[in-house]
Amino acid sequence: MSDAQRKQIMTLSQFIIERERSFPYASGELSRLLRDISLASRLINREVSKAGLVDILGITGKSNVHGEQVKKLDDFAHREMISALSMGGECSILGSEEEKDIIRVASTSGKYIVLFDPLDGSSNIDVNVSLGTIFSIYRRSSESTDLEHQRKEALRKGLKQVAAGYVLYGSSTMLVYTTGRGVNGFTLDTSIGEYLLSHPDMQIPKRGKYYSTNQGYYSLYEQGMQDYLQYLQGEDEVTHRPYSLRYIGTLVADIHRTLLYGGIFMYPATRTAPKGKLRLMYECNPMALIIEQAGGLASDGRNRILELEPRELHERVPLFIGSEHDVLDAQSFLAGNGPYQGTENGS
Ligand code: P6P
Repeated sequence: MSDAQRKQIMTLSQFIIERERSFPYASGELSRLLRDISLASRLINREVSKAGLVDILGITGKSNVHGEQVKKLDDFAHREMISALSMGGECSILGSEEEKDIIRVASTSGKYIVLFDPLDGSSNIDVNVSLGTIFSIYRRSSESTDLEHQRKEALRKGLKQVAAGYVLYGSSTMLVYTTGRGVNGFTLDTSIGEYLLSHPDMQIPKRGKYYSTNQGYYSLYEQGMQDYLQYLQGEDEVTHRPYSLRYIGTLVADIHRTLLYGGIFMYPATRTAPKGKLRLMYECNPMALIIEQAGGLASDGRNRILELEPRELHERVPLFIGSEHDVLDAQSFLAGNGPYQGTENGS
């Protein structure tokens, strides 16, 4: 490796110290928080990468707050995130998809709240498809130990996040995060156990040629959504149609592709699920902050995700997220107005 190439290598910790001097709070706190999440993700990655070999698959017999069967790997990831964040000393309130109520870290007066989906895409565990961990970080507004007060503290608009990110356990393991100053991606070098900067300053294209949704629900979608899907399947060179459909069924993987290639990911409301399926606090909000920081948009089809007023920890919202011009088109169709007229044709 040449000296020039050697110089390019930057670890996650080095990056945070160098680039986060302007983090609104002491960068040491953020680097310790991300260190804790990074540790948990490396332990989760180790189990995910050998899931097919070790008898960790199958059902725990327990079910989470959503009545879904909790797979052992889900449970493992949940426990690893709680352990790493509790031991790290920076958090005093946690929220997990796998736990109905907030989790109060008794041993510290940590200044941060971390809400997370420990293992997104768990329905794909047994078929060796990419999985993810999603995290959303808020700074506490008080040191209250009152449960009701702490529950309220965990329910803040996505705009108030001080950091957000995801880990993608795919062909390689990546950690992508933002603190409101752009989006940066790090790839895990398992030979040294370090995340190395591989995707600096990630920007989403203004328009893509991929759309991502579970088209199987077509008959359950509202008319505007059905019209938009028909539009995307139409033929027009100027607007690069027909788009290609890509749908992995793991939110982190589908949005990571959307971030890199452009286009739109949609999990709309349906007749049977009028709020959609995805959770606002630890799926939609963190992904919305990342995509907006990369130059894209994220809405529930009508309202900006980051401005939604949360009502409860596990509430669900519809999600339309990705390239600016594609999300504007989708919103315009949902309003019954056809393609958005405010952008250059097909730009
Ligand atoms: P459907 C995975 O279970 C998940 O929560 C997200 O990761 C994913 O985007 C969505 O559900 C897939 O849901 O209804 O298409 O199977």
